[in-house]
Amino acid sequence: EPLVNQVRVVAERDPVPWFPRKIADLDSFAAKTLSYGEELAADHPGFTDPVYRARREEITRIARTYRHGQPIPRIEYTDSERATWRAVYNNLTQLYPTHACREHRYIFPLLEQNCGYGPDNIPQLEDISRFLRDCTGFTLRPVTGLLSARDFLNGLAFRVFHSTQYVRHHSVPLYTPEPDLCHELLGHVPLFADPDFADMSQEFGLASLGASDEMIELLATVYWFTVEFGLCKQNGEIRAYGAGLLSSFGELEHSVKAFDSHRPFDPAVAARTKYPITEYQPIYFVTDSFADAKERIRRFAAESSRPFSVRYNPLTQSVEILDGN
Ligand code: HBI
Ligand code: FE
Repeated sequence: EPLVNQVRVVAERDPVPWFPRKIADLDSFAAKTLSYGEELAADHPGFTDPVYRARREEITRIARTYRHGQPIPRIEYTDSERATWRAVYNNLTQLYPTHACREHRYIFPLLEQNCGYGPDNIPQLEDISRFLRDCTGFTLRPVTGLLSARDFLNGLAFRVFHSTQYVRHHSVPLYTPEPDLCHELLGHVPLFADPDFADMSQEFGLASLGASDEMIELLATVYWFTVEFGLCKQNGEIRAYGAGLLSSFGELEHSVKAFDSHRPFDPAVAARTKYPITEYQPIYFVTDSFADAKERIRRFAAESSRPFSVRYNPLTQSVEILDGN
């Protein structure tokens, strides 16, 4: 099979959007974050709190200046941040034995033993990133706030998860309008230590490299219904694996018993399903296993019109382009 270094842009096709070829190329995303962590919307709980806003500025500076290969700087969290973390942690960990999927329940104690997870300590991204690298090759990068769906998904191709490092506002500990450290560490991180889930996540990433805007939209929607709000069936019971559920006390309880809202996971169906972002989901997709979900996502992505395919080389942490013609 011919290996080319350059994507051949066939004249009658749309040009291929730029995409990162090697892991250090992710450094360019830092300058293009959609919402900077310190610029809060008017309805954000911390909007009128100057102390909170100054703190966000301090923390997001780390993400703005971070470069691939550096250790992620540690943060000394304040008493207020630790109290917020404790409230979230104690609430959610009560529900995990009866509501979280097998993989989350298996990995959580390992994070307590290896990464300082616990009610009285906010774990550090650097420690988690090292742990994940040993488990599945996933690593974390600090990010100031929301990235575009394209950039965020592109990171997953390199087994990189962009994680915020700030804590939500203390006034409403069980609510956040945006990703924060509690959502990333309790919802997302545990599953990235599972090999099948890691592979499934990378599948989204590889499919997103150089994809059309339409395909990015479809992939982001499937991502929403799996990595963020996915359910799975294990030993005859419905359990949660989506990070949006595992980090939300109310919706975690609601989702597993909302039987009328459950549908079998099919990426082609999920990709075209509308979803609200500030209310409970009206539809949840249920998968049998991450290995099966990954295979379905791979087949779904293979039907796209991208004129080339990609292969990740873990030795060089770069993507190789395979010409499809
Ligand atoms: N950016 N930092 C960050 N975290 C996310 O979870 C995230 C994002 N940008 C886009 C995004 N998620 C969604 O569009 C996914 O569906 C891809
Ligand atoms: Fe998330």
